[in-house]
Amino acid sequence: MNQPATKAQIAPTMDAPAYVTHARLKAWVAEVAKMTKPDRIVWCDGSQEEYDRLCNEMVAAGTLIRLNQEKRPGCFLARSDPDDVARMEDRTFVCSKNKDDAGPNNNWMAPEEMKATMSKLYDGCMRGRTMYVIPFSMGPLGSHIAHIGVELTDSAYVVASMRIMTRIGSKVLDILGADGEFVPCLHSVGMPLEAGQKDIPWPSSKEHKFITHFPEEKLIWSYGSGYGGNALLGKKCFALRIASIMAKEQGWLAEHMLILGIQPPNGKKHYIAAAFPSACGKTNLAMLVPPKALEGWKVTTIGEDIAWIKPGPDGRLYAINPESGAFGVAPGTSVDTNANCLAALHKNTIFTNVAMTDDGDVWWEGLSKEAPKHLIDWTGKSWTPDSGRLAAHPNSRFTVHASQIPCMDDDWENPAGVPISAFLFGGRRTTTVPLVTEAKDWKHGVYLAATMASETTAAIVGKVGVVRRDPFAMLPFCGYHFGDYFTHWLNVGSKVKQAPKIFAVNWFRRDSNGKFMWPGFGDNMRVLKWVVERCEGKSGATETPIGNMPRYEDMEWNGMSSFSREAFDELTHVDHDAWRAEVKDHEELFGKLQSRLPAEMTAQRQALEKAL
Ligand code: SAT
Ligand code: MN
Repeated sequence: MNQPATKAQIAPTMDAPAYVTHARLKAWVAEVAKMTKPDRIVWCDGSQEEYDRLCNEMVAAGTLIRLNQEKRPGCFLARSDPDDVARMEDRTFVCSKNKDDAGPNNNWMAPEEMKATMSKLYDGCMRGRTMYVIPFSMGPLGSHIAHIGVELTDSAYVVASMRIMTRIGSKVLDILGADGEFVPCLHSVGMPLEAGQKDIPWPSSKEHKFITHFPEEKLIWSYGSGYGGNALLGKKCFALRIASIMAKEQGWLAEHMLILGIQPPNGKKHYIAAAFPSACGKTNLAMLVPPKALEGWKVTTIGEDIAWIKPGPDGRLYAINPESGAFGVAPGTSVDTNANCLAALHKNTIFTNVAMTDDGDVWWEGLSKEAPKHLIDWTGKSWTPDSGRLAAHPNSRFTVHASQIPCMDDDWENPAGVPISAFLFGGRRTTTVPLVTEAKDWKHGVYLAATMASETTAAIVGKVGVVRRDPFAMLPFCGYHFGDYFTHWLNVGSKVKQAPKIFAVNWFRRDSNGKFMWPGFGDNMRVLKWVVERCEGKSGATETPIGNMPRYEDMEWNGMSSFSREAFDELTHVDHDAWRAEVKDHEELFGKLQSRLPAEMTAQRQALEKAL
């Protein structure tokens, strides 16, 4: 066990193994190999042995650090290049034939032009490296909601991460058969090793980074970055950008949503899907622990980042989690904020850009109230609490298999999916947006989601804390024109027999002193409880110009008696002046999308303006 690989084990051959019968796949792999010129090709079987071998190789190469095996068995730490720490939206492109199809919400370049540019970069880019072939399934193997992809990459970190985040290996090829459909995903870190050149722990390209999508071909090309959403191509590139296009064409939804189950004490279980921008607490909400006073209520997790949702034969919408693991933000994760998640991270986890303790454990801001006296920070430098800098990168991550999360729902791998009762849409808003608002109907709900905004986070490279419109939390992920996307949502709602209810939420409102007005985390259960009761017609609400809201008496306050009626009124206050300014902002967004904006959105905006 745990022996470094021998040459024989890594099959240094350019030919596909005999068990690969898919001619189109073999031809594509050969074509890419001709362009990228790797030293060898490895077809990943997805086995534990393969994973262990790759991890051992990465430890030997310095890419991974084996953590204290008593405290964190099977856990590793990776430190990325300091310039390769997050998604790069300005390097992300949707290369549709027609520029308008990509919409103002995407960067665009003509497909031939992008291919010419990237082909030059790809030429010989895997020299001195191994090209891994990773067949993967997004969604339970064989589910009618699932889809298959194949990623070619020269990064072993990507292979190991993909094995946690998706279902990979030979079993996927079995389902693909000789001529099944798959989404080709090409990735290179963009750092060829010229003869004799020594590798570095985190290779990437300093000069060129591209994350590109070709909608007509359903093809993904990524170059230059080894990080998360830029490199694990099943996630944002396939499961959101390309899948959103497939979903529009085929009549379903691919969304940036967590999915959770809520079991009331003696009632019927409901599933809720909730959209929030990156690093706004989706993982915490998906794994919520209800407060003691609401103990009879049980929350279970189906997914924490992405939902694929298809209409079922009974006229309801059914959702699966296309992923099999979590690639979550570490800072802020603690026993108090997400005990379930923390429990999952005890073993078999790959940490990236967190700090390391002197005894080979991990640490990040928020894990404990007091920081350890000494750490190695995320860049590998010695750190003390008075260093004046963060020990873990604010976008440092853990990669962990879902089966290790104690609150996973019994149906998290159900190939039929789970029926959705409600959609939640939330952002990070310091002002204006109240705790929770229920849409009057589906069309109004689409308007709420289309006009949501959020303050930017460390999940993307750029300025943090800037409010921007982020419709459906899909701004970086919708693979086509937002106007068409809104139309698609309106269509889906009009076709299903039992459309889920739609709600807008904001856990992040602050008072005039800058203090959060709502405790959030477990207490968000109180909002979820009201949502479920609304779905069952059991709880009251009051109408406001922006939608229906709970009154103080409609919420459960057991165990939170210190939260006053006045505080709740402030938290749910609709400031008409602020909302008139908000509507102006909606108008500005719609102006940009005008050529394809459904008339319904303008009608909704005018109705809101009038109501205010
Ligand atoms: O895109 S990542 O997968 O790196 C994480 C995120 O932004 O949600
Ligand atoms: Mn996300």
